[in-house]
Amino acid sequence: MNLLSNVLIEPNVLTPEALQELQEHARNSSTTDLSVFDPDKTNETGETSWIVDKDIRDTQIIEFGPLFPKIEDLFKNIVKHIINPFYGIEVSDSEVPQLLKYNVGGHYKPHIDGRSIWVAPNGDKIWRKSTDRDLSILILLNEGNGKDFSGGNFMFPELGIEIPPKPGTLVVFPSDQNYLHGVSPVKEIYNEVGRLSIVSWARVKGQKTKEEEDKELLEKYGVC
Ligand SMILES: O=C(O)CCC(=O)C(=O)O
Ligand SMILES: [Fe+2]
Repeated sequence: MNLLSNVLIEPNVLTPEALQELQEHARNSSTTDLSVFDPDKTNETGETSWIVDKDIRDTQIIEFGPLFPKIEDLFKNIVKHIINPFYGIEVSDSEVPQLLKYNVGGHYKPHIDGRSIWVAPNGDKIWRKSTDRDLSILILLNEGNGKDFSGGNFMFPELGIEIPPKPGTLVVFPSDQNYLHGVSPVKEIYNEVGRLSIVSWARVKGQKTKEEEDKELLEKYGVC
């Protein structure tokens, strides 16, 4: 299988006016630090757990506020007209999109969005669903390469791809272990707001849910 052929890159999914509006909104809004998946706690408690760890991820989230209905419409359109036809699938549902901001030093170390390693009682290592995500959806909102900011590239280190952000570019890829990805540190910003992106994750009809996969693991290993 060619892993690269499952990375969808589509430029200009947002109009210049919509980009401007999001930029303005982000500039005038307060932010909250984001957390990362915590495999130790999750294994210990059996509940999906998250922690803030700035060594792994230094990213803030901004509420969409009054822009939310427009973003919901945008995602509906993207799913119907771009994602479903590209993969020949049907997205069943997707998570509430998040507006992300990376200030100077902001970054996200290479990670996998939907799976993590689980060691079964017999020592088998299994890439198990950590959360119910089949596809990762990203929209870049402003420009790297020293224009709005420097650094802050989106990368797939194992696939050897690095994408310097361009405003309005959509990137979609499977949320599994083949698509390790991250954001390199933002070095400097020139736009008073930093690197901005929108992310969401979708489930695909016909793919096993986390609940179904966990049930199979329980049957096979007796614990999960
Ligand atoms: O902001 C980005 O470009 C990527 C963010 C990401 O990988 C994530 O939120 O899982
Ligand atoms: Fe991610």
